Amino acid sequence: MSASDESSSFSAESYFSTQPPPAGLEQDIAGVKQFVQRQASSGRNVVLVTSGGTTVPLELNVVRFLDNFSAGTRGATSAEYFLKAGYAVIFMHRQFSLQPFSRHYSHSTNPFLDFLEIETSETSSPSSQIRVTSEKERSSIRSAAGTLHTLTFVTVNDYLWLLRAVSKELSVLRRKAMYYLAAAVSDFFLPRQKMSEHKIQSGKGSLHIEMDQVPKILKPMVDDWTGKDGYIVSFKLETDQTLLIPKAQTSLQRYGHQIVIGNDLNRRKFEVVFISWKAHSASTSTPIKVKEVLEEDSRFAESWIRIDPHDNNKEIEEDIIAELVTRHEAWINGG
Ligand code: PAZ
Repeated sequence: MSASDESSSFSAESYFSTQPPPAGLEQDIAGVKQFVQRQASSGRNVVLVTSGGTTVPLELNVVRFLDNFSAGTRGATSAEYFLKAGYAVIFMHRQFSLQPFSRHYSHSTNPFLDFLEIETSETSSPSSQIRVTSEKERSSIRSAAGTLHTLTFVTVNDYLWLLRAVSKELSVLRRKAMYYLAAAVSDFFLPRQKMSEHKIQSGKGSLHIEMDQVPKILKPMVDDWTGKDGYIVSFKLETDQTLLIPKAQTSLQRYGHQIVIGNDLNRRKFEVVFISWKAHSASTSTPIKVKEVLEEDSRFAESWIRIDPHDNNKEIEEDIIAELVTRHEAWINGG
C-alpha cells in the first residue's frame, strides 16, 4: 500500500458531500438530541468521549480492512472519571472496544446494562454477583444511570459522520460542552468510489492500493460544528518521543482549540503531556510547519502528568480528568 504525498486529499466539505452517511445515523442523533436536552435542563456539563480505533474497509463487500491497536482503555477509563466528577457522558466508541465499568470484565460486551437491571429488579443471579466487585462501584454505576449515553462506530466513515452530527447537537450547551477526542482515527481511507465491489483477488501478485488522506476535521469542528464555544481536547500519539511536543504544538496552532494531550505509545499509561495556550496567547489560524515550532515556543504552556508505572491501583486518567475538570470550569467562567 502506498501513502504517497500525491494521493488526493479531501476537505471536510468534499468528504461529506461524496461519502455516504452510515445507516442509523438519524436514529442515533435523535437519541443524542434527547439526551442533551435532558442534561441541559439539569444544568450538567456534558462531555463527548471518543474511544477506540477505526477500521478502513478495502472492499464494498468487506472481506479485508485496516485497523489499529487501540483497545479503548483511555476512553473507557476517562468516561468513568468524568461520570464520577458529575459530568454527563456521550461515549462514542468502536464497537466491541472497552466500555466504562464493563472494562473490568472481559467476558461480556455490555454488562453495564446488566448492572442497571440488578438495581431495578433487586434480583441477583450468581453470575451478576461475580461481576459486582464493590459497593463503591455499584454506587458509581447507579449514579451513572441516565448520565451515560453510548454510541458505536466501526469504520472511519461512521466515526466522521457521527462526530460531526453529535458535535452539532452538543454545541447548544455552548461552554458547558467538552469534547475529549481519544479515539485512534485512521489518517488514510479508501473513498467508496475507488473501492472494489468484490473481494480483491490475489491472482495478480502484489497488492497496490493508493489511499486518500482522511480530512482534517478539527478545524471545522472548532469553527463550525461547535460554534467556537466548545472546550476541545485532542490527543496526539507518537512513537518518537522527540516529535511529541512539536507535533502537539503544531496541532494547537493549526486548529486553534484548547488542549492537545500528547502521549507516547509505550509510556501512555503513566505519562502524558498537556500542551495548551499560555494566558493571553491568542490562537491564530495561520498555518505553520512542524519545524517552525521545534524551538521552544513561548506561546505554549507544557505540563506533564506522571504516575508511578508500578502502582497498579492508580490510573493516569484520574489525574487527567481532575486537571481537565478544573480547566473546563475556568473556561466556563470566562477564563
Ligand atoms: O485506546 P488505548 O488506551 O489503547 O490508547 C489510547 C490512545 C493512545 C489511542 C489515545 O490516548 C490517543 O492518543 N488517541 C489519539 C491517537 C491519534 O490519532 O494520534
